[in-house]
Amino acid sequence: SHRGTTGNICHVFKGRCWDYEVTRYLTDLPRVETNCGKLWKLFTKAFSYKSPCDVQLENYQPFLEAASQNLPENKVLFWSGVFSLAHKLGNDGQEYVTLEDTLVGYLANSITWCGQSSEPGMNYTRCPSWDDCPLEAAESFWAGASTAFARGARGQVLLMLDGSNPAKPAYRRDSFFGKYELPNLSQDVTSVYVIVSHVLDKPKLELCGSGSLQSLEADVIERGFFYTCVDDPLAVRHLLCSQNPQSRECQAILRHRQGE
Ligand code: NAD
Ligand code: CXR
Repeated sequence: SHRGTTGNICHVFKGRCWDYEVTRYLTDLPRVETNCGKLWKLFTKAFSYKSPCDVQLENYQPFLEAASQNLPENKVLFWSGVFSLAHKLGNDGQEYVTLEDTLVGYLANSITWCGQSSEPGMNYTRCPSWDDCPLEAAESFWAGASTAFARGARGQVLLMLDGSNPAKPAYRRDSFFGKYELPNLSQDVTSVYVIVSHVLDKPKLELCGSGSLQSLEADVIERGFFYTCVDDPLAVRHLLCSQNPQSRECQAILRHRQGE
């Protein structure tokens, strides 16, 4: 069992929407010409007053179309398995733009929702976990959002992956990135710049050119894009070290700088 629809979701959604319109990303992302009440209606129409698993990908299309947004060239950042680090690098859209910086992702990120056929049309007590619904229902919102986001990307795109997870390869064809983002990049994309990040002081299980990153390179090139891959670039290493300056790897950088 799983927690239910986020309390006051209507106010959270509309409040986020108004805030986005008036104060958020003003210089970093184009505005969406829309109306928050209308977006809420289109969003809830996809799932409310239906049983919780009764959602198809198409249900969210009217919402996704109404909330669609142009994306800045060369700034789109995809990620898999590294939510918080990728968002730190993106720095609220100032460096890179993630799905969660766009209106669609901003409205939905970290809230829970599901329908029920009886009043009030949403279940505030319990929502199914992803495994309880057919794949399509479980994935439908984020699959549609990821697809639309990928279609809008232009120029060089970035992808941040986790090279230290013993349970999951860095690149998986069955991740949201593998299933909905890479296959939907348009010919307006020129190249894919991959950042493989590694947990400090832990084994670097996959590096550029090894393991699943070989499959990624092949899949990217097959789609006609240039491919670059970098392990732990300094910008990322410094973000990690700022959170854990005592780690062995960060201490080694300091000693090096002090000429030891
Ligand atoms: P990932 O493995 O890190 O998964 C991302 C998140 O998706 C997980 O943290 C989890 O909250 C959720 N998730 C995992 N399995 C799910 C399922 N079966 N159904 C619904 N949600 C599930 O990386 P990924 O799969 O490659 O997805 C990340 C990429 O896709 C990003 O580039 C992003 O643009 C997009 N995305 C974002 C979200 C989000 O919650 N903000 C969710 C899915 C996809
Ligand atoms: O809000 P929490 O995530 O409990 O956050 C737990 C930690 C945070 O510190 C955050 O940095 O996990 C990180 N995190 C993720 N890694 C992540 N991946 C996806 C936070 N949110 C994440 N998401 C998105 O946020 C997904 O849509 C997910 C939602 C909140 O997830 P959860 O409640 O587990 O469904």
